[in-house]
Amino acid sequence: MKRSWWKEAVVYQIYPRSFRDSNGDGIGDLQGIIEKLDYLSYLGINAIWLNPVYKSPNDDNGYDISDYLDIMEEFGSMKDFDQLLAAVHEKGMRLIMDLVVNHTSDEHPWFLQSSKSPDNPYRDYYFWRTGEKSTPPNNWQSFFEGPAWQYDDATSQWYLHLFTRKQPDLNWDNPKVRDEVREIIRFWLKKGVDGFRMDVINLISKRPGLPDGTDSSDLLGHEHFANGPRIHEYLRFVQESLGDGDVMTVGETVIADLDTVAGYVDEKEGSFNMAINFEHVTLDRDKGSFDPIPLDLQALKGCFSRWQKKLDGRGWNCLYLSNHDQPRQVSRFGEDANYHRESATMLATLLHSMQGTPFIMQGEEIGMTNVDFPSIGDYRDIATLNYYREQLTAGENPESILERVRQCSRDNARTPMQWNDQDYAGFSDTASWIGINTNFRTINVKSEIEDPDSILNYYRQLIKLRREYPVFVYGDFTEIHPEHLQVFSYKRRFEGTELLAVLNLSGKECSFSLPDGPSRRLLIGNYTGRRGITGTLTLRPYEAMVLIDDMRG
Ligand code: TEU
Ligand code: CA
Repeated sequence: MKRSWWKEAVVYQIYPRSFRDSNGDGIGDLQGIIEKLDYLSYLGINAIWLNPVYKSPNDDNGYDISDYLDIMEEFGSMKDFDQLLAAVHEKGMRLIMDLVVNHTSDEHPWFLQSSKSPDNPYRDYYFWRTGEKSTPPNNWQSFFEGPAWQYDDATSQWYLHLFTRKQPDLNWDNPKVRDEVREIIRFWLKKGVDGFRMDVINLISKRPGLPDGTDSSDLLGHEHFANGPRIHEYLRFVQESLGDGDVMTVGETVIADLDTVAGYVDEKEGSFNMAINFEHVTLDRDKGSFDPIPLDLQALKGCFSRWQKKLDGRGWNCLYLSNHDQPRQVSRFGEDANYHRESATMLATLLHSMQGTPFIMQGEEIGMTNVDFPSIGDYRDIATLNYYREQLTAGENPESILERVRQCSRDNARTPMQWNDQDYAGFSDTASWIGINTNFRTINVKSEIEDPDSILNYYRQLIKLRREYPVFVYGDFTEIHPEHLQVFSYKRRFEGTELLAVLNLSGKECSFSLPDGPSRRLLIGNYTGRRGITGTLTLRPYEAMVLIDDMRG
């Protein structure tokens, strides 16, 4: 395996709208991020992934871009951006931008031109099709709101949108569109950004003719719009546009199985460094992202270990348990009420001890939880609001819809960062664009800095260990006791050093027999008072430990 800075990095995801508001309008901004860079140095992370900061009417919080070469007004100006980038570099950190080029906003000048008339030179930048106003051109479903087509009365045609109707899909089959994307990439690289997280990048090639979908195992039409016929050609184009600089690329790959993703991230034949995959975050969902079902720990273990083994020596994993599209991990995979600290630190240990690059969603490092909003009026996410309306129309009971929303909404991860126990949680000095989680008086950065046993200090310790012991980064992966019902355990080996991770994924005490091997000592663990570490152990709820052979370190 080749060595790379991005393999050794720990990435911190910033959702700018909710990180820190510097000018008192209730919306996070770029100057707010600059204010908090010292905190990120203290945490120890090496790279920041910024969710979109470009000009946008914010139908989908910046994932609907109306100008790729300018900054969203609420977030600041290009001058603020340049200052942020310089400050990040000065601290020895890197900055990764979100590249959203499967679709634009319907307010982007290209689309405004395109929708003027069927013979406008920009018409072919998007997918326009004729058809009766009563029947969309095909049966494709969008991710966020029913049919993937919107009828345009002015020109009597339909246009394609795989997300909301304010996010029309770009037509990558048009070489002019590809050239535009290359210009965008060059613009930001010239500024000195260090990489891109590429939004739904495996959706950019659609099957010519846009045929009806027949496979209902996922969104109708997916076999024609996900991993489409020219995807590798287009990804190679993106790769070439990136040039030879040592930039990091993370592709978000929706509706893609392990084999498909392995092809994308293959070090020799692939097109980007790592993939944001969805398998582990769909195990506790039935049909859609709002249909929770109980999580089967065996299935979760199996999933992690298949991804680890498949990519070992071939590609690289993007390790994440939450992001701005997912509920909070401690509420989802842990127990935020009974075992807040224990489960949050266990999940942190998991994240940092598998092979791959860990991605921390802002607030995860202090154990931020799902939010308990009283009513649907408190939610802001378009996907959540659309889901609620759809279910209501279908005759569902409002209270039971709201219950699923509380558990599954993307807004769980989007509430403001909890900096301290003062009013507005130190995020702002006024009411914020979305409500603050009421638990900010106890869960906040300031109190966790002061508490040596906090979740935050545990994250700092993990990040430090990862820097000190290359085996965390480059070690291979061998699972131990795959049949165990609660414990996920694995060995990592690199240049004669061996790590052993033992993670009780459950809130129940259980016993676990350590494999034979060298005598080991505890490198990090989330319970105190553990001494003898041989033979059969009794693991407490969510107990986690990483052991290292005694001869080393
Ligand atoms: O997400 C793609 C995507 O498919 C997710 O929206 C996912 O289906 C859903 O969130 C599950 O709950 C990316 C971005 O991360 C997301 O924020 C955008 O809304 C979306 O693309 C459109 O750009
Ligand atoms: Ca602001």
